[in-house]
Amino acid sequence: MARHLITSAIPYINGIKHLGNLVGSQLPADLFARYQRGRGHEVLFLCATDEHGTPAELAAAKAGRPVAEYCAEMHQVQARIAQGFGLSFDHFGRSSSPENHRLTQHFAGRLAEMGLIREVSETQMYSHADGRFLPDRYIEGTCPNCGFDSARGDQCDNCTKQLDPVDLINPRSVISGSTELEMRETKHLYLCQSQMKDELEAWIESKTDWPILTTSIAKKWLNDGDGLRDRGITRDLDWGIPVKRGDQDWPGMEGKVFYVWFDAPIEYIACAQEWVRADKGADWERWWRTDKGADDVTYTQFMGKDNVPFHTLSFPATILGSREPWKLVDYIKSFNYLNYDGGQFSTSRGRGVFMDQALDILPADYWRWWLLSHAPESSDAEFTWENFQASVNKDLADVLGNFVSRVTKFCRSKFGETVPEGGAWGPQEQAVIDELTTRIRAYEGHMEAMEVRKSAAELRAIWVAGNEYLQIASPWATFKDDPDRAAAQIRFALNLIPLYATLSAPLIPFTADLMLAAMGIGAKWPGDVTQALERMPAGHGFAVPENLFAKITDEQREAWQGQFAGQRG
Ligand code: MET
Repeated sequence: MARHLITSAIPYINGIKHLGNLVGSQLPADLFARYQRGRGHEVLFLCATDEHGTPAELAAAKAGRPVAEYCAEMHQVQARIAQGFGLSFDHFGRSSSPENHRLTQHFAGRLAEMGLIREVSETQMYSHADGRFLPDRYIEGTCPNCGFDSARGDQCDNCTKQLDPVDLINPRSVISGSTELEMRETKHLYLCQSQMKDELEAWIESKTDWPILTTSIAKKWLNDGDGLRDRGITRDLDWGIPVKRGDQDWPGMEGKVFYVWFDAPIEYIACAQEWVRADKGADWERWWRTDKGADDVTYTQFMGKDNVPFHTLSFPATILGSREPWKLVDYIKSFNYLNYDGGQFSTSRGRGVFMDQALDILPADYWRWWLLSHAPESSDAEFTWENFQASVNKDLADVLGNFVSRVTKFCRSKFGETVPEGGAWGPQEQAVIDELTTRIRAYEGHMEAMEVRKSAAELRAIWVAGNEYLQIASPWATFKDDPDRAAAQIRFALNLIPLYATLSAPLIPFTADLMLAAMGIGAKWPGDVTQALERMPAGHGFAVPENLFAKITDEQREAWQGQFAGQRG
């Protein structure tokens, strides 16, 4: 039995994520976690909310809520939606947890001891009225370029010119509106990534099995010159992890917090500690410390392509630079973007389908199937309602749903709700067994390689094989002349249902559960296919399940197309 540590990029706390976010990390990570569990391996699957940084502070301010309360509430919202999608995290943590505070401060202290942190003096805008330094986004003023009066300290939203806060005419604090601002000297901590270039380069070079998308981004940043320059890891914000050296104060760093991208990946480890807090019997060190048994763990991370530089360079710099025996990632699976109906998903404009809305209109498995079978792996992908409708109606309703419904209903009408007795399997059945044996091994290969689209395509072919068998065997015709032979055919087809459920569970877990419950049997990953098809012998009782999938009508499709075109209410 192997052990798999699996993490998904942790979603920002400020708002509900859209389907593009979902398919870029959490959903494929869940697919892999469910698959590995299905194969009987030990899995620790972790995710969390990413709660620090200016976006969290600003979102809370916009909602008129204290930021800690806002985060606690949004964490619950995201946790509930994740559950609705069947995301099977062993723990869904919070980057603002006490565990992450301690661990982040620990890493900073340790990196300083290793000579990998330096202090840098900078000048920055200080607001007397607010009693704090203001990050660039907290300063507004008139754009020197176009005269727009609400340009931000980092960029003008009107003419898009990149700005420095000192460029603004009549700068004011976004928090208080005060114009009593002055440039003051302040100190920040920098992580000396540049010192680790050779080590990081050798590490990435050694990862010859990684997806091209991951290594090409990592190498671009490595060779860019700018990519590995030392990075500021502290900020002047109220909300965040206070800058400390282990548990000691850090002179000159009073009132400052760590930069969100410094503490967010550390939450992958802290999350395992939070999991232990929630489940006392658990042991996090055997997953994360190579001196405590984690050396035989395989660690896989899932993320969108924009997150790759942080996971291939900055976070490994933190881990390696600590010179402590932490588990380093073994494989990074990254994704391109999913676009929405001829444009982009837009959180600010409410364009596209957001996770809560998706579950309001259709069950999770419809979305999971479409998203996984169209995952943006080798290039960006696009969600269109036409494609979604066609895929649900054909693959789920016509192929899988119809198969289950025809077999179970026919059996009930002719033999009752038990697996029928009589007859024997022959060449027709053997041909299907042979095909399935090949296909299931191919499916496993794609899953092991985290080839998401190929896995879905192979699964679909496995379903199609069942439909084709029904077509050729035609038990309803056979029944008229040879009821015994029809019984054997139906016994065969009924036994395909729990096999299909087991294989489909990583993609469509809710439906798989319904299928297994109807068949009165648990999941069991198939070794020998013939044996797998003998699990429900003659006399085994079952129930005809409700229709597994409803088709999407043209009216529904058109209504949704209009509803999600923008301006989320
Ligand atoms: N919150 C980041 C994002 O959503 C991911 C952080 S992963 C440590 O892009």
